[in-house]
Amino acid sequence: MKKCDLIKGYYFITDSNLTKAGITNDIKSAIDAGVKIFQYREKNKATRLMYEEALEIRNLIKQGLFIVNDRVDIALAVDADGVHIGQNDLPLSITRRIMGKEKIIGVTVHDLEQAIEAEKNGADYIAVSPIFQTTTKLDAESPVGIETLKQIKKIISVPVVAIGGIDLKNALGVVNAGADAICAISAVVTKDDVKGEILKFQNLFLKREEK
Ligand code: TZP
Ligand code: MG
Repeated sequence: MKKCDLIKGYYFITDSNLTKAGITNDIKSAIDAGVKIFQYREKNKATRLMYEEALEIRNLIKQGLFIVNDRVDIALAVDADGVHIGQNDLPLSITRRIMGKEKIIGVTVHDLEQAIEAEKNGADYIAVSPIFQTTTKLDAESPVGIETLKQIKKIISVPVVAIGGIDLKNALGVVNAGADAICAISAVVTKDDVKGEILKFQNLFLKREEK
């Protein structure tokens, strides 16, 4: 099994601003819910704190992939499985040179052209963002929508993660558009039962398979 085969179902991302239970408890709930891909994403924290939090999470995840957002240095420091970069982070070619061949690199894209470019340059997976309007990411681009997601899925071979403004009301549409994985942050980490909410998202993939 290739590592990237784990990029399926619900994709968990930490958010210390929105979490009710704390990011470590959220990760534990996601593990209990059977999640296979986890991303540590923190903006505006001191590097030392990020290192310590990422290391703690690294040690909790025994099965599945651990990805660090933006920070190549922290990803390498804690021996994460990979890093996730956006269009304003280090270029993919440079990130690959630093991370090495074996590590996973995910790239956020906002349209088909960026998706093709990212795949051509060796992205292991792409995240299409934001699918819908979101207030969780302050600098989010305008919504991409389901049609663009479908188009991207037709052309791109690496796993496609959908993110941004996804909740239980609109998620089945995203799953049926072909997303390999979906991430919903506020719809999960603000709730009392994080595991229960994740399981509801995971179930949508079973519904697609039944179609
Ligand atoms: N990247 C693109 S949109 C987003 C990130 C991290 C935030 C998604 O959060 P929510 O609450 O699921 O809209
Ligand atoms: Mg980034």
